[in-house]
Amino acid sequence: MAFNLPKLPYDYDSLEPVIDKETMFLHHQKHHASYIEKLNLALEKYTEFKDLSINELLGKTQNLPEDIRQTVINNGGGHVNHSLFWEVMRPPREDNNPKGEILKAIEKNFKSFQDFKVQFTDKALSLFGSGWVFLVAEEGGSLKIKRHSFQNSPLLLGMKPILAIDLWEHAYYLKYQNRRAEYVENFWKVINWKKVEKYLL
Ligand code: MN3
Repeated sequence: MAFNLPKLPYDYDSLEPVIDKETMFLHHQKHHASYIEKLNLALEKYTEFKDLSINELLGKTQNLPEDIRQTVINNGGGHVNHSLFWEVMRPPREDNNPKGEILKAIEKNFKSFQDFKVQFTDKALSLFGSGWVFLVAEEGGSLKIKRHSFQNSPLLLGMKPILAIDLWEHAYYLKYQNRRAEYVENFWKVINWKKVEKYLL
């Protein structure tokens, strides 16, 4: 089974003005598609892995042949990280705070949503180079903020990512250029907290 590019749950211009249409289009159709293409190519000659899900592949990379292991980590990670990123966004709202179970879980682990926001933002702004910041759920349900370089997925460490922000320049450069802080600040307006909650539960 080859992996396919998932459809976005909204249109390319739906996240405007937070993320512009052209960035969304290129990011999805070119960047994400290219990770999938390279992942499929690497797995082509190893038919024994063809029925594994992306979570299974990334959860057991030590079982992969050495000649494709790093390719699967990079491009499988690229695939799964972007798939989550698209899903946890939706059209912008000014007052976009979490509610219900996800809010309770955030308050339990970070004291308040405001504290969580400060910590998540700090991690995003202090990432050196390209990578991601995730909110992950560990075994037992506690939440942690994780900063990863490149396309390294939390699945590699057995953690379940439930929220992700892409901090590669391709995610924001057309609109924000070097202003990563502004992109991160605006990201809070497009988080789909209902989806984040769904991944948590
Ligand atoms: Mn990206």
